[in-house]
Amino acid sequence: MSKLTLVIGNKNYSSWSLRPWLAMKQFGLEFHEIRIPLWQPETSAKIRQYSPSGKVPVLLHGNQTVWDSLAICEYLAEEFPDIHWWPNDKAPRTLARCISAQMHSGFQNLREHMTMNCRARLSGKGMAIGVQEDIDSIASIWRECRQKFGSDGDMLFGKFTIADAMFAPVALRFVTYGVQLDNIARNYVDALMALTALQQWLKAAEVEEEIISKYEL
Ligand SMILES: N[C@@H](CCC(=O)N[C@@H](CS)C(=O)NCC(=O)O)C(=O)O
Repeated sequence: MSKLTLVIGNKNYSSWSLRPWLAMKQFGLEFHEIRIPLWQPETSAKIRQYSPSGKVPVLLHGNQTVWDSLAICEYLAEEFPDIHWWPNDKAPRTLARCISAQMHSGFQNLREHMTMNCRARLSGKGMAIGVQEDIDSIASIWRECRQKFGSDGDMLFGKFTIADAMFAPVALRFVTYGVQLDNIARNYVDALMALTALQQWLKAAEVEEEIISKYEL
């Protein structure tokens, strides 16, 4: 079996990197990690050594290069079919795929105004036009998943799936910006925060030295 290598950005700031990293850790895959700090003079050239898109994350596996967070998760789901990447049943699996794609392509206001900054505590900041609507939509998605399919655990579909990896950076944003949440959303954020792998990511983010000023409100 070829070695897996995941190329990521700063743990404090790179929300897209966190998604496949968390899924891989959570499912116990062994992988080598290459961290490229973002927004430095040499960043672009370094990322381009690995990534045709010029962005992280990128997965290297044998002679395969896989870029883009969701494509990486889907690739791994094909490579390691015995792992519970998606819910087993069709209805929850379809919903999990829809909300993962929706996260991947949507919630622009939240992503733009509440950028991921794991270390920071910026309560009350970032609430620009459209952000509360994004928060409400996300809380409603979480409620639907938890109420319809979450009885088997604390994650959106009970057990951890790719959908949780996709929303984990949102949970971190809600913590950073002190977002008010209903009980279901709050409990879900707490459950994500309790994951050992996520705590490992946060510890590593804590000791990173780079400061990206545009993400420090
Ligand atoms: N749609 C991509 C987004 C990747 C992305 O925007 N990555 C950012 C870091 S979080 C990046 O590489 N930025 C560096 C740059 O744009 O130069 C994914 O899901 O992986």
